[in-house]
Amino acid sequence: APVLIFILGDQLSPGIASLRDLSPADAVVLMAEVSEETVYVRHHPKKIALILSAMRHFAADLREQGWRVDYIELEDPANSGSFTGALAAAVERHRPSEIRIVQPGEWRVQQMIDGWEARFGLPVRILRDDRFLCSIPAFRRWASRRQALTMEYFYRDMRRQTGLLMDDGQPAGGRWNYDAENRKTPPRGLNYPAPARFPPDAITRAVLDLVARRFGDHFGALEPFALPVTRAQALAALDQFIAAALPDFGDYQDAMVEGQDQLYHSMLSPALNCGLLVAREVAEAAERAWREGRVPLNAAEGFIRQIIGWREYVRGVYWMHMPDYAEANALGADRPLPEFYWTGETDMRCLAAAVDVTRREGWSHHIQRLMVLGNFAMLAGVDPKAISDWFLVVYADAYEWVELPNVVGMSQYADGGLLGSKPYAAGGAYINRMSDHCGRCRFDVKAKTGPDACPFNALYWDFLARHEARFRDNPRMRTMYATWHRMKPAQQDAYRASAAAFLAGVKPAADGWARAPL
Ligand code: FAD
Ligand code: DLZ
Repeated sequence: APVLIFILGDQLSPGIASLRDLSPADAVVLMAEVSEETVYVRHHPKKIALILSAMRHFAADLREQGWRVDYIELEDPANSGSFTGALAAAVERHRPSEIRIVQPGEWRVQQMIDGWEARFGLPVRILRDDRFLCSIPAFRRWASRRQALTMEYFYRDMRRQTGLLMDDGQPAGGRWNYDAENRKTPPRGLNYPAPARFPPDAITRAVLDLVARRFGDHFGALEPFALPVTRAQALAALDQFIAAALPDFGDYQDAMVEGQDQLYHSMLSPALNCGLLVAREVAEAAERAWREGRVPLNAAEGFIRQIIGWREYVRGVYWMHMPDYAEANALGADRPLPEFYWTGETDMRCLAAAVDVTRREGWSHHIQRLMVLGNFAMLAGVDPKAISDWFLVVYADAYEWVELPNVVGMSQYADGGLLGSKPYAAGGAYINRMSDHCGRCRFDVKAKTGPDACPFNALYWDFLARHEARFRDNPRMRTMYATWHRMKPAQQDAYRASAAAFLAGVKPAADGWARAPL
């Protein structure tokens, strides 16, 4: 009897552990497009199209290599609609000796898999996902030795463990982190590289028609669709990023420029997270470019830190703290999500621009996510579950293992500081420094209060005032509280009143945008 290898839609890597140590003669590969995965939240149509097209291309590649692939399309009449149902039918068809699967990315799916052995009366071999450089037990060991889970120390250990950017056991160039040289304000007239774009082939075209028909009412534009959907395309996108954008990646990492979506970011997260690329090869490509003198060290280091530092770290935090992490709400935030997160209809230009790129691309860069979309939600006191649902819906790279820690932890401080030692809160001055939005905004970033002042200003002070008991003794926030207390009571009241007046005019989103009504 064959081994039945179940490959999920974010496991599309030729080197995936479940295909190893078996030959095509001994196994059947199962892949299933299932409605449960397409609608557990109402994903951006580009994300659904990416995964279904990448799955179909991956299955075709496997067949070409001689594997027997049992592939269930979404509209197959016999499609049961769930991973467990697809597996049940495949077990009937193939009578396997064993089921093999790589551990899933998400807690939700792990819960399903945990029930399979009892349900099918077959051994279910769950393999470590070694596309991640740090295993879940290794992260737990690292975390158990520490009081605070400081990413920087985790990252240094990952550098030592992988040997990336290391020379004779020491960090290349003598320093672990070159952030001090990063995050400049971009001067006018910089040349921005064009993002890699891949026109749909016949497989993708068929998927686009399906997605338009079935999920056309989800938030976001399906077309134009130009994401990499094959490994060859993803490798081409990686090459193009390294050649054209990585040299300036570090310098302008926090910038926001109107009319420029990508700036010097890689836009590789959708391909990385569904497996078309793996972390090690991406980090190695950046290191190689530095060693060959094609990119400066601050750029290579900054980029590699995102991949082997942040990406691995948030996954470790997720698996250490689920399922409680999804319920975290340390700041007691309970405001419904504003409707403009879905419609983009707000006069705040930075927010409208961030929603707009998100709608068009199913992607936005980190500072838009953290310092605009996330920052606003935290300052306004939006329920972490509502904003987390939004982030899970709108990005083509969104999977709970990476979305949840970034939203609940990094951007909302809802985990009470597990992931960051202070909230990422900022007023209009920060956005003005890092972007060219404010000059064209209807609100005045220099004005502090009143109906024409940038709402971020009053929201910022109102947030600090609301949470003073929690944050006042935080050494990294003392200066801000000192400033707050130097203000006259009338000024403080004006901030509070401005924040309240602005929030009173923000329309809450109706139910049903993120999750279909039951
Ligand atoms: P680049 O700027 O080119 O960075 C390179 C790579 O580093 C990314 O592709 C990504 O794989 C990795 N990376 C960078 N920062 C992070 C991070 N904080 N956590 C994990 N990986 C990181 N990333 C996702 O992949 N999926 C998400 O659902 C997601 N949700 C986010 C929500 C919020 C509120 C915030 C603040 C960040 C979120 N991120 C998420 C992290 C980050 O914003 C995206 O990975 C990044 O914007 C993707 O664009 P890029 O590929 O051009 O990244
Ligand atoms: C996100 C997604 C979607 C939209 N559709 C499918 C699908 O039809 N079949 C599949 O195998 N995977 C899909 N995925 C990705 C899964 O949700 C992902 O593999 C799990 O969440 C585990 O991380």
